[in-house]
Amino acid sequence: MRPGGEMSFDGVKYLWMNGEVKPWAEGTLHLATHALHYGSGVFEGIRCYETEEGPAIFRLAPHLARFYTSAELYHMRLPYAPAELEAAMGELITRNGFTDCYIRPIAYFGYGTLGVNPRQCPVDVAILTWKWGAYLGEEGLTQGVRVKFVSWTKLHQSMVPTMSKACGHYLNSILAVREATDEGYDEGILINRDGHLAEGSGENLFIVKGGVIRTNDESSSILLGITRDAVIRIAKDLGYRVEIGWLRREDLVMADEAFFTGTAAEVTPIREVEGLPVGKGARGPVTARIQEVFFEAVRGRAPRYRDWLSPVAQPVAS
Ligand code: PPE
Repeated sequence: MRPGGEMSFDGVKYLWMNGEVKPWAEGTLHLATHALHYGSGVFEGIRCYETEEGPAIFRLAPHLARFYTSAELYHMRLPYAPAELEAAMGELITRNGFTDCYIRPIAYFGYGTLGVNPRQCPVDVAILTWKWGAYLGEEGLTQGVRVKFVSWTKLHQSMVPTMSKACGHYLNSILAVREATDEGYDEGILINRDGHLAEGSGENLFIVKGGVIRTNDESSSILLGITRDAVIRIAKDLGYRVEIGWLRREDLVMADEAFFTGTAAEVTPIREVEGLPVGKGARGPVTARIQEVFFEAVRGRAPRYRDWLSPVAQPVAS
């Protein structure tokens, strides 16, 4: 087992299901739910961070926009407006008493009929929140993680709309992360059908070479990460050149530095690929600088990125 990823549902009091806040224990479904059989759902992963002005959701607007796009790509119409979901998230965070937490909205074809075609299934929407620590471990954030290229090919954009954060797509990721962790690595990197690097099982990939920062885009069959977008902006603001294009295995192996980005993974350095050190085999200076600004931004300590935070309305003290 890889270290970290500490998470627990203990003490989570409430969840939101189809328009209602309910006790956590009541978040149950019927076994004939379409999504259980066919992976027919879409979801988001969002983080809420503690700031000096209370809890604030990081980059809520793009996460909500991607949620609706993911659904649309599967012809799923969400019966709630973004503002209703935003209000529900705020209510859950407040009623659960969270400061830092992870937020997981999910929309899926529910109980109606079985059979691949979900035509007569309702679209159900739910939101969960819980405490989730560093995805690849606290030590991973500072020391970096060890990865391998897995034997499974990344689902190609001609097979599924890879830009949709769809439940079923994660079968590909599950195979990748299990293969990597079974062999003692922290994470697996999937290669796409063209032989280029795609991404980690739940993270986007960046490399640093000669002071230039490089990452791939949707043409490599990746999920277009919102953390990826934030890091591109931070890197440019720090004065780095950022190049977007295909990445090959040897680009990663020969890089000066490499790191993963993701809501759960935040910015995690990669220190070793298949036993070979990346650069000096430790977190590099560019990665450290980007991490520093990223963590200032999410905690509300970087004025230029304040508009990335949506404060959770706190109940007025009585
Ligand atoms: N690629 C994949 C395949 C992916 O799952 C994620 C997020 C990303 C890239 C980064 O996207 P973004 O979070 O918008 O920067 N993975 C989510 C789920 C992880 C999980 O284990 O569940 C996450 O980080 O929330």
